[in-house]
Amino acid sequence: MTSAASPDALLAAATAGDRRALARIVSLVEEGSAAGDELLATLHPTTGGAWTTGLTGAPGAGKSTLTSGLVTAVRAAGTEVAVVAVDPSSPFSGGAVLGDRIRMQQHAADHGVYIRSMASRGHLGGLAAATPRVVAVLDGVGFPEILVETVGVGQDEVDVATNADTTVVVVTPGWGDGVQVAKAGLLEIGDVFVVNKADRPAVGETVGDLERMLEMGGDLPWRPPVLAVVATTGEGVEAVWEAVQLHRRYLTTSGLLASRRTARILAAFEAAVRAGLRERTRRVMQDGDGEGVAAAVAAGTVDPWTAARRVLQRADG
Ligand SMILES: Nc1nc2c(ncn2[C@@H]2O[C@H](COP(=O)(O)OP(=O)(O)O)[C@@H](O)[C@H]2O)c(=O)[nH]1
Ligand SMILES: [Mg+2]
Repeated sequence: MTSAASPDALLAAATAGDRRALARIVSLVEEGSAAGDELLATLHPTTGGAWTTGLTGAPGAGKSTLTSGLVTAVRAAGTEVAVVAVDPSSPFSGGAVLGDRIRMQQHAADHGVYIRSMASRGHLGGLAAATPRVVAVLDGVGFPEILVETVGVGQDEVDVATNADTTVVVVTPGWGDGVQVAKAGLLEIGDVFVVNKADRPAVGETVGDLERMLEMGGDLPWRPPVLAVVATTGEGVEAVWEAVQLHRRYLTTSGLLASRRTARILAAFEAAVRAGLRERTRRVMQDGDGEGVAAAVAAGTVDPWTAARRVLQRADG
């Protein structure tokens, strides 16, 4: 039924809880198709009700395991939850050790949980552009809680910050970890810090490192808590969810939520503009005569700036 359904019928079905209809909408939106854009425009007025929690950290830190534990915590209250996993090595995308897969299968059988893993390729404009679109869909169809798992390397940690109301930074014990966190720019974006794998040595040192570094940030109205967690056993996971709720209350009562969301919506807008420009340029370079112009630059018959202007003029049309 869903494959040939009209956009309105799809939206009505997805909002009523039809997961196949929802998956179809997410795919259309993820691809950056015109139909997806229309669905996003229709959904826009109903967005804003979800609380988005981003989890970021290095591959292997335990983000997926922690996410799974948070899903359990959310479900204990009967609340529906959607998970967006943008980590290509994520258990959600099938690259899991058996234990993780079994945990996720339990959630997969739960209709109150919707899990979407996003491949690192195949998005118009890349993951940075696709993630906020998918989050907007899940928000628009009525999920009150959305968890977004992102690998905290390169540009992605910035993305998770602009995509989330609350950002949870996940690290593991070990020397230098605190320094790595600072270097990666994660100190600034974390609202809650998790030192996962607390069943291993040197947990206290990493917790202490992070707390000292956060204290150097001065007397801020929100002091991010640093929590020791064993995601595999669930130890400390509820405290993480409680910290997210505290942060939520802080943002809501301080009035900072509105400005944070405005920054997020503007970041999505700018990412979409950049993605559109990149895509147009790519088209000219591949399908237009971009390669011919590049050959002329290489041959020295035209200067690179004139050549660039030519390509951009074509991308405009
Ligand atoms: N010892 C220990 N291992 C953990 C813990 N949390 C996760 N792991 C393991 O670390 C590996 C990576 O976990 P995963 O959740 O996939 O990490 P991600 O790449 O950050 O999503 C898996 O083998 C997990 O079982 C923990 O608290 N303690
Ligand atoms: Mg993962």
